[in-house]
Amino acid sequence: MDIEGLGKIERPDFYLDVAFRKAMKSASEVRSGAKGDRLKKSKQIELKRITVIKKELTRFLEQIQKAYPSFDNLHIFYQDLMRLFFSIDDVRKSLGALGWCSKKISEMHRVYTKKIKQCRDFRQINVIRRSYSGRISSLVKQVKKDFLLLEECRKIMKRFPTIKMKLYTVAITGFPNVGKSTLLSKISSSKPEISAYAFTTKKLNMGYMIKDHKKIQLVDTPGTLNRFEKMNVIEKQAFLTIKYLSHQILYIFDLTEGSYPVESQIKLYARLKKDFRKPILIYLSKTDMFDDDEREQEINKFRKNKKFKEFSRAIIDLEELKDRIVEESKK
Ligand SMILES: Nc1nc2c(ncn2[C@@H]2O[C@H](COP(=O)(O)OP(=O)(O)O)[C@@H](O)[C@H]2O)c(=O)[nH]1
Ligand SMILES: [Mg+2]
Repeated sequence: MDIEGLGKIERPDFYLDVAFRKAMKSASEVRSGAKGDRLKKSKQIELKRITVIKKELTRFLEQIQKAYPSFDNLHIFYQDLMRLFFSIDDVRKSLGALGWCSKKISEMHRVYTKKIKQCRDFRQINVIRRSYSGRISSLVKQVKKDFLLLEECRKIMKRFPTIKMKLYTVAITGFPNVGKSTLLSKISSSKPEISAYAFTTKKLNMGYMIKDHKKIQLVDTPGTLNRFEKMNVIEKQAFLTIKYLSHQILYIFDLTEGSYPVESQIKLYARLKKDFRKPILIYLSKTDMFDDDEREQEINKFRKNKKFKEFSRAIIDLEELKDRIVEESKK
């Protein structure tokens, strides 16, 4: 997701500090060049000070508002993804609060500019200055919870998978431990985490494969994709990826039944096929683990299974798999 321009959002004190320090520096520059009587000099110095404070603070606030992704133009995939973690409405409100704060700061600046200009007694200038500083600080602190919320959500969004929306995308699916990540590493440039234990994939692994000048994006989607409410966060991400972003599903069967019986794997296959209605290719993993005399027999048994006619075209060879992915992508 494109939030490159959105840096860390600090606490209000940080921004106040930067703005006041900068204002102090500018004020002292004016002081050394100021002309006229004491009152006139004081006015020049303080006008500079309050203007720098206003400029700095409104700049920070506007920067955050601008760099935050605008939700209406966001792909539905990301919108749904966000809804898993936070309320988009709350973020909208917080961005609104920053806008409100920015407006108030400008208003306050106008009021105090007038006060300084109309002041007749230089001793009063300091009083005005302190009053301005106090009111500005309390304004910015009023939206403290909004700064915190926006930073919280920014950190969450940074962890979102960066999926290229324009590329033809294949979701690699199947039960945990069947060899999804292994396959991804074999047919793409990706180096995902592979482990002998189930449920190791903590995030979506992406890989890219180029064949016949076509660049194809592969996403390793962990989880058994049970009922949506029952899924963990990673599984939900996988579900949304398959639903919104994948053009094709690559389903892996592990006939060695290392972790799950073939019967259960067929049930999951049937559900994915029914729920997503996308073209599905079938790959048989770990066939190297069978003894030579067993291998042929196990593969044939699967291919002759009458439940789904496409089982007869289940793939074992990696080159054939790549060809079939590309072939399907051209349909
Ligand atoms: N012999 C053999 N082992 C495999 C193959 N594919 C995966 N494995 C092993 O099966 C385990 C689970 O693989 P992994 O790719 O992490 O499965 P995932 O949970 O579906 O991503 C690991 O120990 C892999 O080394 C294969 O084609 N042949
Ligand atoms: Mg994995």
